[in-house]
This record gives sequence, C-alpha cells and structure tokens, in this order.
Amino acid sequence: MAIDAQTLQQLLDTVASFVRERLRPMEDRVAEEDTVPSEVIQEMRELGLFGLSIPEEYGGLGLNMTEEVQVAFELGRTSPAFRSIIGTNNGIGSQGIIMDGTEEQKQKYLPRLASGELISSFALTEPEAGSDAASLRTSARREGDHYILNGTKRFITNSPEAGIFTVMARTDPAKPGGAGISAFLVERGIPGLQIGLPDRKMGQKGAHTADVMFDDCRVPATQLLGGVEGQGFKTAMKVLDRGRLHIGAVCVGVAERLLGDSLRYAVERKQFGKPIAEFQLIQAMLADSRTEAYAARCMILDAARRKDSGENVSTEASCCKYFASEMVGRVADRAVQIYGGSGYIADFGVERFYRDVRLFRLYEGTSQIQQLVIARNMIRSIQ
Ligand code: COS
Repeated sequence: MAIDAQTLQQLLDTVASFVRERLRPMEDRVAEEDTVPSEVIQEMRELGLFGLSIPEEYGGLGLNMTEEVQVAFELGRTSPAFRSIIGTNNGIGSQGIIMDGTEEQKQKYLPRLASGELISSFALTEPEAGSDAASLRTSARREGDHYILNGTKRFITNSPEAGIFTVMARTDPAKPGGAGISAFLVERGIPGLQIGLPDRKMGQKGAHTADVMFDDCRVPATQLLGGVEGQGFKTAMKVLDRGRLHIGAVCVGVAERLLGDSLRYAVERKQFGKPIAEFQLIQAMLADSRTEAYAARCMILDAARRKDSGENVSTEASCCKYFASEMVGRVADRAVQIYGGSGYIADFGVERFYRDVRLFRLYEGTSQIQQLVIARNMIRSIQ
C-alpha cells in the first residue's frame, strides 16, 4: 500500500530534520559509549520509525518499497547504528511474519513491533553456516505440542535487545539443504534460550550483535512460522531480497552524507594558496563519488518500483546491495583521502564512517553472494 505524496514528503522532511538536528550531533557520543540513548529510541518510537514497513492494519505506516527506500536514504545520513535499531523491526525481524506468518502470529507480534515496544531479531547465521545458509545445523525436534531447539546462532543483530527471534532451524534432518529448514518465532525469556555477550566490532558502535544459544529450548508448536514445516529457508531468502534493497538505500544515504562532508571540507581547506576543491585531482574524487552515489540511488528506486509493481526482483535486489555497498566503500575511502591527515583522526568523524560502512559488504549476504545470486539467476533465466 502507498501513502499519498504529501504525507510521504512530510515524513521524509521529519526524518531529515530528526537526523540533522537530533542524531548527527550525537554521533560521537554514541560511538564512544556504544549505546544509543533510551530517550532517542523513545523519540524513534514516537516518529513511527519502528513500523515503517509494517502494514497499517497492524499499527505500522504501511510504506511500500519505494517509500521505504526514500526514508532509508534519509536515515543513512547519520551513523548507521541509529538505523540499525529500527532496522530489524522493519526488515529481517518482521518481514518473515508479514510474508508467511499466520493471522494469529501477525496479530500477536506486529502491533508491538510497529510501536517499537518489542525489538525483533533474525537468527539465520551460525558459526559453521554463513554464506552457505542452507547448511545450518540448529535443530528443532518435535515432541508433542513443542519443538525442542538446540544450536547456536552467530552475529545476530539486535539480539541483546530483542524480545522476539525469527529462528531458522532444521526440522527434518533427513532433508539436506533448505528443504528441511523451518522458521520459528521464539520469545526471549523461555528456558534454554541464552544470549551471549555483545560482540566487539570494528564499527557501527551503538548497534549490537551477539550469539543466540538454544539448549533444549522448548518452543510451543504454535510458534512455527505459518504453521508449516520446511518453508523456513524460502522465507529467509524472500526476507533477504527485501532487506538487500533497504541496505542498498542506507548505503546511498551514507554516501551522500560523506559526499556533502567531503565537498564542504574541500571548499574550506586551503593548500598551495587556494581551496583544495580547485585542484582537479580532488575534483575527480568528488565527481566519481557523486556519479556513483547517483547511479546507486537510481538503481535502488528502479528496483523498488519494480518490486511494488509485483515483479520478482531477486536479481535486482542483489545488484543494488552489491553495487551500493561497494560504492559506499569507495566513497568513504575517497572521503578519507580528501580530508587527508584529518581523515585519519577520530575528531573529524570520517574514519568512523570508513569503519562503519565496511559491514555493508558483509551482512545480508556478502558481495560475493550477491554476485553468485545475480549470475545464477541470469543462467537460470535462459535454461
Ligand atoms: N526467493 C524465494 N525462494 C528462493 C529464493 C528467493 N530469493 N532464493 C532461493 N529460493 C528457494 C529456491 O527456489 C529453492 O527452492 P526449491 O528447492 O523449491 O527449488 C530453495 O530456496 C533453495 O535455493 P538454492 O538451491 O538456490 O539454495 P542454495 O543453498 O544453493 O543457496 C544462496 C542460495 C547462496 C543464495 C543462499 O544460501 C544465500 O543467500 N546465502 C547468503 C545468506 C545471507 O545472506 N546471510 C546473511 C546473514 S542473514 S542477515
């Protein structure tokens, strides 16, 4: 469902000023303390940011993909840690329920996810199953009215804060690959579920990941997503198709932010008696970053529109995630170069973004996985 143009513009303006006036001044503090202050999270709730993509009937804003990526462009203009807090409720943590959950499961969880009262996590990756997600080993054995879960999930975003986990686990050990995998909605606090200590990461301080461990964890059978076994891997893949477009859009936002900062710095900073922006070698870097950020923005909007019109955009979503995440890496690298020595010094903030953006090429599928998905879909299309 789409909202009207005026409401969308109001939302985009509100998010833009929230990012500019509230979040940007706080970037250093959040990185230093590795925490987003609770009053900021409360403001995000009040702005409706936890429910951007959750249908209106369940209390969300019901944005379509084209609208959602535009919000992500704006949210990208500050430390990615802020976006990460609302990221799972809008993306990988809620989309499985929206796409494949039963009506009862939707009623039970979506309103609380939309309001931000409940934080969600998506538990697919394991110590021995990263890119090869279909090889996951966490098991879910049926015993009467329950499933007994055993195994460990790794690098689970927002797990230290989450109240509900979408967990991919193997219900049929006889079926190799994706076919034997089912998805479960596991609530925090049930016996046998434990969250590890937050990981110590390269960047994106303020956004937390941790291991999620299951030790004979008894999950009621009613928590099987959609009430059907064997669908979990497909659910995960569909969720990631959508998530990859969103991440691509965040990369565009970060790139545009860094470009704005680099441009201002180049105009102000003087060397050899004039602003460095007047030197053609600096201009080349600015122009390359501008061109690439523009290309990524266009392709994400195109893919989002196609998705909204009902097309299968698995290939395009991977193209967008691949190009945009690599692009923002190059833009961040050029930003450090334009800032020169200052780009390496923490006070200027550029080095923090340089570390933050490195994650985009890894999570929700590495660049190499995106290449593989794109090429495999191409080859399949002519067979
Ligand atoms: N939408 C719907 N269904 C999909 C799909 C998609 N985008 N992609 C795959 N499927 C289905 C396939 O159609 C297939 O179904 P059938 O068995 O009925 O034909 C099934 O899922 C298995 O697909 P496939 O054989 O392609 O699976 P593979 O094990 O070969 O691996 C990749 C697929 C590598 C693409 C997958 O494992 C992947 O995306 N890995 C990266 C995981 C990831 O992004 N992790 C990040 C952490 S989560 S934040």
